[in-house]
Amino acid sequence: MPSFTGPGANPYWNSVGPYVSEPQKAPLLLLTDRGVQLETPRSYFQTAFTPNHAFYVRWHLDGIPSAVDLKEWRLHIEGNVAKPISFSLAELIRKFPAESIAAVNQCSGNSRSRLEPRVAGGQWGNGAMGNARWTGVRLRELLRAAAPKTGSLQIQFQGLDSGAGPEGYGSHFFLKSFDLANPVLDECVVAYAMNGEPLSMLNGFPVRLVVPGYFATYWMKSLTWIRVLDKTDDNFWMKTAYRIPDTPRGNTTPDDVKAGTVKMIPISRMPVRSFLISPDGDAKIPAGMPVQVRGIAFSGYGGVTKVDVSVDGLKTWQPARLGEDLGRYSFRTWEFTWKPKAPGRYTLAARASDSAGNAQPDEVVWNPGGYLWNRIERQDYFVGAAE
Ligand SMILES: Nc1nc2c(c(=O)[nH]1)N[C@H]1C(S)=C(S)[C@@H](COP(=O)(O)O)O[C@H]1N2
Ligand SMILES: [Mo]
Repeated sequence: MPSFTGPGANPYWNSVGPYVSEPQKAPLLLLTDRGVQLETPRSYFQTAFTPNHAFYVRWHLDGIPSAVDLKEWRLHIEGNVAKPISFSLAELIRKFPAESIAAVNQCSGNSRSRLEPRVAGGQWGNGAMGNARWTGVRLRELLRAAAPKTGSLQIQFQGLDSGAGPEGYGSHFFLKSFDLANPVLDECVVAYAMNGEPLSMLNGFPVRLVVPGYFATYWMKSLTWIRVLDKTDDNFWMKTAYRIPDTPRGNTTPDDVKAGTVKMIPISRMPVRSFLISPDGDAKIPAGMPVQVRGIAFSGYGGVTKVDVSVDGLKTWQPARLGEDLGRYSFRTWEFTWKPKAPGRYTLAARASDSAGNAQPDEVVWNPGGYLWNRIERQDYFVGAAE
């Protein structure tokens, strides 16, 4: 159980599950064990970069790699290309310039447990996200080396994992694809380092795809096959899973879904979010004491331009101080000095805006996948008399 996190503590910041230690990992919150899903506890978000050993974990299939022999392993670029080619890890490091980018990896279903009515899928709290500095090779360079032929439409990614997907869908490999014309491909990096260290097995050793600004479903782990396609990928993980309503905020209702009137499109960029990380509300705050309220914010649509904090239950807002700008796809830390004058119960909230002009709304969102939650978060505190 996570510790008590404030008056009412409803909902919990994190999911409610036992702590488990998997290889190369600190104790994390267990959602499911096959495929393994581990959530990062709130306290690890006090820094802009999430420590590798605390970075959340999500796999779909139960056959996940537990070791990779680098003498054998190669990254293959194949399919509708003039020059099928493959690289060892050493070649990826040696033959291409190293590219680094700070980028948030967030599961599409982060905060899914907030949805009402409840939807199927891992009941994540807020900890299915993390920020790292990723270092590797630009995807475009690898593609160029293989020389895609004319008539190429999409690019497909496959990792080393396999296993029975949902029955009847032939989905025994986790496969994700992009249109070759998607400009996000220019920003993609095939990363062999995460915060300056090799990736853990659970986070995709030896290399993973980094898709800055996009939800993590596209960030293929233990990436081993890059395939150029001359037709549209209609495998389960593209055609059926990870789809959102083509509506403002991806919002819809169970009735509209039942009626079959909702047009669904593939999920893509992450809406702007912010989180109040500390203090977590466990303790009573003495009245009159200045308290540093700290948090993080990010957006997949451009950098965070502003975080406002409310100390009166969302009635009035004051600007927070933003921390260092580590790049438009990174967590941006923020700070706010709060000096509660009188004892009582307070609701604080943070609201971020991004450079594309989006601000977090206070409305809930609902869709059948349980995606795109970005409502303004609240944190309650008790302030006690200090004399
Ligand atoms: N090979 C592979 N890559 C994958 C997945 C997977 O099941 N297999 N899941 C994706 C999804 S949905 C998420 S949320 C992220 C999780 O990344 P992490 O485990 O490094 O936090 O990996 C993505 N990449
Ligand atoms: Mo995910």
